[in-house]
Amino acid sequence: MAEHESLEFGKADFVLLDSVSLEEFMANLKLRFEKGRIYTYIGEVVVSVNPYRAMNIYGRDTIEQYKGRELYERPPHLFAIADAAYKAMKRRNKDTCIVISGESGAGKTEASKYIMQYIAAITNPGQRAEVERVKNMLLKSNCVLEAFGNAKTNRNDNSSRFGKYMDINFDFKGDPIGGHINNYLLEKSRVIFQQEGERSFHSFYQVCVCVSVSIDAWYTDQMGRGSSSINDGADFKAVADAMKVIGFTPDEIQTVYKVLATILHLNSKVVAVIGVLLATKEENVGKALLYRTVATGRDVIDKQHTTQEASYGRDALAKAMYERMFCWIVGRINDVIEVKNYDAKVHGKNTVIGVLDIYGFEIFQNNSFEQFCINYCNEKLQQLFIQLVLRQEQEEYQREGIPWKHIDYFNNQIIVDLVELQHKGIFSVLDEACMTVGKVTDEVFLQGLNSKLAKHAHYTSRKLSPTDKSLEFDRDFRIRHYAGDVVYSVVGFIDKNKDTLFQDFKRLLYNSSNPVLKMMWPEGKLSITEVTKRPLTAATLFKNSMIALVENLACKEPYYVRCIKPNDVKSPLLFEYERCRHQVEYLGLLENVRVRRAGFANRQEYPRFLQRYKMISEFTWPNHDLPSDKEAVKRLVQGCGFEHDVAYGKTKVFVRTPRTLFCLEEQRDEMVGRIVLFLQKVWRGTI
Ligand code: AD9
Ligand code: MG
Repeated sequence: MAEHESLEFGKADFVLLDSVSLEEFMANLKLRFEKGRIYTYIGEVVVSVNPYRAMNIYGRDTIEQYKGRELYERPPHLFAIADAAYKAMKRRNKDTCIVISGESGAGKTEASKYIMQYIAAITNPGQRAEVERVKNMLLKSNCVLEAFGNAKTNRNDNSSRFGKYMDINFDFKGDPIGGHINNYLLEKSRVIFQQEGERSFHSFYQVCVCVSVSIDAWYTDQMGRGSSSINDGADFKAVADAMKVIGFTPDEIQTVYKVLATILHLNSKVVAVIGVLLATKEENVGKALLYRTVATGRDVIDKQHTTQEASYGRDALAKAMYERMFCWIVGRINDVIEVKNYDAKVHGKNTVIGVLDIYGFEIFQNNSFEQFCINYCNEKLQQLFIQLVLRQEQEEYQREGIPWKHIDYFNNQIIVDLVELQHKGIFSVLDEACMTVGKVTDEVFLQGLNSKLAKHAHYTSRKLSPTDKSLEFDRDFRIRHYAGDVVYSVVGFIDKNKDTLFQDFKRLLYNSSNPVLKMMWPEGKLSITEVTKRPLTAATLFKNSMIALVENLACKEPYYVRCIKPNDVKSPLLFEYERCRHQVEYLGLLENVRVRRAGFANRQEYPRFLQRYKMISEFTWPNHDLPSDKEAVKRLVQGCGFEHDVAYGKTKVFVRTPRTLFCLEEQRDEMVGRIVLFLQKVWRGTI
C-alpha cells in the first residue's frame, strides 16, 4: 500500500477502512476530496471525484513516478491503472480494457484522455517514426471527435453526445502500432433542437466564428451561443490543425464545412445556396425538399409533401447529413490509424488495450428516446461491472470451495431485461408499434407498454399511477433505473426509432458532383423501386451494438474507473454529501469494497503458480516429488512463511494481499538473477 502517503489524506484504498459502512466510506471520500486527493482505490478499481479545477498531477514527472511500478507502490492515480493494464498486456499477453463509468459530468472523458496520454508517454522508447505517427493520430483524434460529437448540455459544458470505444493495438515490443474507434449512437436530434441553456454540437459554433458563411437563420437561434468555458475560435483552429495532421485532404475539410453550412441554411428558403454547397442543381434541392418519389404498383410518381411532411423531411435531412458526416469522419480516422503492416496483423503478436468512454447516465427536465438509449447503455455497463467484479468473484470462491460469506447487491439485470428482452421488452414493444399498419402514434406505443408492463416493478406511467405527482402528463412513463428514477416522454419515440430519410434525399446527395459527399451516401444509387427492405430500427441497431460492445469487453481483462460528480454547480470546493452518497450507492461501491475485503487480490492455477515461483523453494526446484501440484504449492508457501495470507481452492491458490505477491516476485527475481549468473559461468567454463 502506498506507504509514503500520510494518513492525514485518509485511506488510499477503501479496503483499508476500519469498518465497512456507508458513513466511513463517505467520510474517507470527502476527506480525500478536500485534501486534493481525487483518486482512491478499491483494490484495482479507481474511484475518481471530479476536482473541477486544474490539478498539477498529470505532468511528465508524475508519469515517470508511475512508469512500470506496481499499483500499490504509489498514491492512487489513473496512471497506475493505465500502467497495470499495460503491464498485463505486455507481460501476460492479455487483451485488456479500461471501462470508465459515471454520470454525465463526472469526468469520464477527461480520464480517458489522461489514460491515453500516459500510454503514449511510456511507449516507444526507441522513437520509431511509425509508432510516433500512430500515437500522434490517436491523441489528435480526440480533439476532432469532441468537436463533432460533444456539446454543451445543462449537465456538462463538454458533454459527449456519442459513445466511444477505442482499441489501441500493440506490437511485440509493447508499442502502439494502430487503433480502431467504434462510435455509438450520436444524439443527432441535437442538430435540430436543444433544450433551454444547451447548445448544438461544438462544430457549428466553431465554423460560424471562423468561416465566412453568413447564416441568418439557424436552428440554434433559440438559445445563447456563447459559453464562458468554451473558446470556439481557438478550438476551430485546433480542430482544423488536427484534421490536417490526421490526413484529411483540403477537399475533405472543405466538404465538412459545407455540410455544416448546409445544415445551418436548411432552416431558411435558400435552396440556391444549398445547391451550390452540395454541388447539385438548385431545382433538385427544391424538389427533394418538397416532393417525394413513391412507387405505386408499376408506376413511379412525384407526390407533393404537406407542410408538415416537408418540415419533417428537412429535419430528417439535417440530422442524417450530420450523423453521416460524423460516421464518415470516424471512418476516415480509422483508415489512417488501423494496423497497416500486413506482417504485424498476421504473424506478429498483436494485443490491445481498449478504452471505453461513453455518455453517462443523465436525467433532464425533458427526457426522450436519446436519454432512454443513453441510460440503457449505462444499465448494460453496470451489469457488466456486476458480472465481472461482484458476481464472478463470488462464484469463483464458491466453485473453488473457499469459505465465503455471500454479499448482497442490487442486480440490475431486471432493468436490462425490461428494456431489451425479446417480445416483452420496451424496445420490442416500440418496434412492434412502428410496424403497425395504419396511423402509428406515440400513444399507441405507450398503450402497448402499459398493457405489457403494467405489473413490472421498474415501470409505471401516468395511466398506471394516476396520483403520482412526478408523472405530470398523459404521455409520461417512468423507469426505475439503477441510478435513479427517470420520467420519459413518449413524444417522438416512434419517429426517432423509425428514423426515416426519404430516398429522394439520398439520391440527391449521391448525385452530387462533390466526390467526398457522394462517398458518404452510397445507397443513394438505388432507385425507389429497388429500395424494398425495411431498414433496422434505431432501437434495434443500438441494442445490437450494445450487446456486441459488452461481449467484446467481457472477453478482455477489465480495469475500472468509477467517476463521481461532487456537485451540480461545477465547484472545486463543494462536496455535496447527499449527491455523492447517492452515486456511491448506485455504483455499488460499498459492495465492491466488501467483496474485495472478503476476497483475494490474486489467484493462480497451481501448475502456473509453481512454474513461476518454483525456483524459490528447495522442495520444488527444479522439480517436486510431492503427490500433487497443490501439495507442492502448499510446501512452497509454508517455506516462505505466507501460510496466513493464502487459501487453497480446488484448482487455484488464492493470495489475499498484494504484498505477499510482491515478496514472492522479489524472491523470484533474486533467484532468477542467481541462476542466470550460474549458467553464464557454466557456459564460460569457469565452473
Ligand atoms: V458526459 O457523460 O460526456 O456528459 P463526462 O465525460 O463524464 O461527462 P467530462 O470528462 O467531460 O465528463 O468532465 C466534465 C468537466 O469536468 C470537464 O470539462 C472539466 O472541466 C472537469 N474535469 C473532469 N475531470 C477533471 C480533472 N481530472 N481535472 C480537472 C476535470 N477538471
Ligand atoms: Mg464525456
